[in-house]
Amino acid sequence: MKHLSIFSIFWLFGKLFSLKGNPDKMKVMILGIDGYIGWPLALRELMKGNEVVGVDNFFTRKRVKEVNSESVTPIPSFQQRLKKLKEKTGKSITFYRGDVADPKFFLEVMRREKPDAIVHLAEQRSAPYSMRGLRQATDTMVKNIVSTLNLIYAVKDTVPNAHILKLGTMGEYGTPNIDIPEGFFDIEYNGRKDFLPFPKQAGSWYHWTKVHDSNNLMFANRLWKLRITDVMQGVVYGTRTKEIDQTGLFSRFDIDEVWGTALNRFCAQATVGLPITPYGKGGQTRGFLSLEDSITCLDLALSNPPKEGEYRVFNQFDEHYSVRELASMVQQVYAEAYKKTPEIRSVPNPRLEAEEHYYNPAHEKLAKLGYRRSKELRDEVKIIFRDLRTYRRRIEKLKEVINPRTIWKDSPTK
Ligand code: USQ
Repeated sequence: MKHLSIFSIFWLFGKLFSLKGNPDKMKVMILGIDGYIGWPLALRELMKGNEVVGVDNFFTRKRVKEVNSESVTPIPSFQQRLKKLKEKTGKSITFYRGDVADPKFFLEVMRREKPDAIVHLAEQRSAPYSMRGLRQATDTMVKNIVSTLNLIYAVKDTVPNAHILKLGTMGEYGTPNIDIPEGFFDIEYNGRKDFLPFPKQAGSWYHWTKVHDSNNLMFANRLWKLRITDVMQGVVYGTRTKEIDQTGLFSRFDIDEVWGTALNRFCAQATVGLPITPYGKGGQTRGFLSLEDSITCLDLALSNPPKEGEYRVFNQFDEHYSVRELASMVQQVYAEAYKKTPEIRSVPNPRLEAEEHYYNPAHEKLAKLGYRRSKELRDEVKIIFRDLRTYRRRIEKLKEVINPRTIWKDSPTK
């Protein structure tokens, strides 16, 4: 009996101070740990003292090669990354190589690791890639949706109380002619009222996969009361985070027409004297945030998990800009710093999207949790230029794959 009560005290103590009870010490599993966001997020969580488990199948590396491109920042193999991490910080990551869309593999990893939180970044993330043809559309659709379903079932079976932090996209909402709320809105129709998910109008097969994921996550939440944060993230830019500064362990940085995103591409174009390319009229407006701020937001979501049974949506971006505004900001910053004015040359829009539109999405929930942007966009752009000038030669080698060639309407059946 005495034994039992001592045991009970230990048990209670353990419960109170267990990893779960103390949000500063968690076991975080990062799916897609080798990616642009996965790697710096792993560094942040490790440096905070959390335990990190990573999963990746290196599909992004393979698919970037498929379009004759590579990361502008030289990134070593994942094994090398882990070795360097250990040398520089003394810390390690438990790593599993495999596909989250493979249910057996993934369930086994979850059974072994039983994480407190799982960040799902292991989806095909390029809209242009998904529009290259039926093969890529199918690949994106199947792998993305199945991976999230596998995650849902594995969490339900192994750690039903864990936090699923899922990366969705602001592109799920599209560009409606009304304000965009954070996930849900009050609606009155034919005299009756409800609080419903905001209608989605995605603009590529990739963006639609994220809509389908969100629907599946909402349903999983109703079925099994899972804790879920669905992050509608804007376009991320930048080369640096605090931990990249400390360790010198860069994340990847893509600039080609398939894998590169607007601001990163514009900075690379200016660096090697290519025209900056806003597509079409350039009034396409999106939410943007820096890599540092993206990691801060994800970390804030991890440290402030949803309540039991809660499905919540965060719109994650700092400010919204039109691509025309971004192009001229990049032009100005470059001209001030290097006394040479890059050309801005609008190119025919390869995508099907509104080129002038209303855009006013809410983004208050992360601010309520304490989020503040780390730097002005102009200052971040200066840092990107500094890094890209170091790797100028690598950008020069990619000149052939920078201009847009993936035409949405021509997506072939092959
Ligand atoms: N754009 C240009 N010129 C370029 C490249 C892009 O004008 O050289 C325009 C596009 O037409 C689009 C906007 O910039 O209107 C954003 O395009 P992007 O390639 O930067 O971003 P996108 O394809 O929307 O996808 C990226 C990420 C994706 C993430 C998404 C967030 O690849 O994983 O989900 O940003 S969001 O855009 O908010 O949906």
